[in-house]
Amino acid sequence: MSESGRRAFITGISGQDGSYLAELLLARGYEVHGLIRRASTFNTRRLDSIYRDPHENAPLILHYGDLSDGVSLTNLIRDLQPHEIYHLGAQSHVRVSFDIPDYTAQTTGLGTLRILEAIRASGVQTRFYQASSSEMFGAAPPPQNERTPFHPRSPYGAAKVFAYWITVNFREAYGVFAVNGLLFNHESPRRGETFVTRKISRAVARIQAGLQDKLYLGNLDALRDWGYAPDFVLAMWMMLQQPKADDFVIATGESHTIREFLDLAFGRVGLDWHDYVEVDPRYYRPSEVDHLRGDASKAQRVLGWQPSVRFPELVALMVDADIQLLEDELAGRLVGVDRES
Ligand code: NAP
Ligand code: F7E
Repeated sequence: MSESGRRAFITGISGQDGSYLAELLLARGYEVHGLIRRASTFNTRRLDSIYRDPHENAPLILHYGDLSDGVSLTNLIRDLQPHEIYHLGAQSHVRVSFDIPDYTAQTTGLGTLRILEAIRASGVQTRFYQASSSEMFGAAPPPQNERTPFHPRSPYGAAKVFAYWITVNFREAYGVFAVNGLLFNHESPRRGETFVTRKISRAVARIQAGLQDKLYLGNLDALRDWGYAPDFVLAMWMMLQQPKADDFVIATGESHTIREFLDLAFGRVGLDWHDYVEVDPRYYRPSEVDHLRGDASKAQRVLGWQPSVRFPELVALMVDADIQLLEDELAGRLVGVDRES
């Protein structure tokens, strides 16, 4: 049994949020179990700092599985009997969801139903967190809060709307302690390389080092409410510690364009982005979400949550981290962690 006597199960543990959340829970004495996909290469790079050889009786245990495989999810949840389940696994890329809408609905939408059914079928007494998204608001004008009607603009957004409502339904129908965190965009040095913030911070590092001449982007006018991922995973944990299950918007309350991000990111190394950035329509979306800005006053009031990192600091820390990462890569200083098969 873990130090705290608590056991958590995280889907999507190898992703940006999953890795920060695993660190947070381990630091609080939880035994942490995570779902990973079988891949032909190691896909647990973000867990390197907390991974221990399983022979060392480590408090982090990884299990193979997939959100499309309901039977194995049910078996796993029944065997683990977790006190808390954080369901973060998803096909999370909005642009890609237009290319693979069926797969996105299967994983991002029905994946949530499979976990909830696993909880119901196994009879496990647990608390469930659903990674809902500001993409569900889509075309609804800002500021968006818990009462704003959804108008998704992508297969991803539509799949998340299904997942949101099935979570509410299991709370109402079966009394499952199930909550939705409606999180606005949150970023970090661990952000996937094809999301716009990380694509820019990586390009700045490579352009500065003379390894890249151009950065091709899509719509530069969209407005996003960008926060810092470690702040946001703390909010997930806080939601599951409440006496009553409820849904919360998590956001910084500020929005900025991609152009503003470019100004600060290139400005950090003394460059002018206009000299390097070109627009390539291949990155446009068939329908765009123009403006997201969240109102997280309920989370502030009920959870006592507020963001610790603001936009300029976020941009600076991402650029600095990518410059450092590139220097380490070029100097051959990065060493992988050996894994079990
Ligand atoms: P991410 O970095 O893309 O991570 C997604 C995770 O899901 C990865 O661990 C991935 O595994 C896993 N996954 C994908 N398909 C799967 C499948 N079929 N079976 C099992 N696992 C699968 O996403 P994130 O930024 O950490 O976001 C976490 C969650 O919050 C997602 O549900 C996302 O949609 C949602 N969300 C994110 C934001 C944001 O701004 N970051 C905002 C609101 C909501 P691999 O590593 O093997 O690919
Ligand atoms: O795009 C524009 C793009 O892909 C942000 C996911 O975590 O947050 C994320 O979804 C904006 C869009 O994030 C490029 O058109 C311009 O307007 O970084 P993104 P997203 O679509 O907001 C939500 C909350 C989630 O839930 C999702 O899982 O930037 N943009 N040029 C570009 N975007 C990308 N990816 N690449 C470009 O070249």
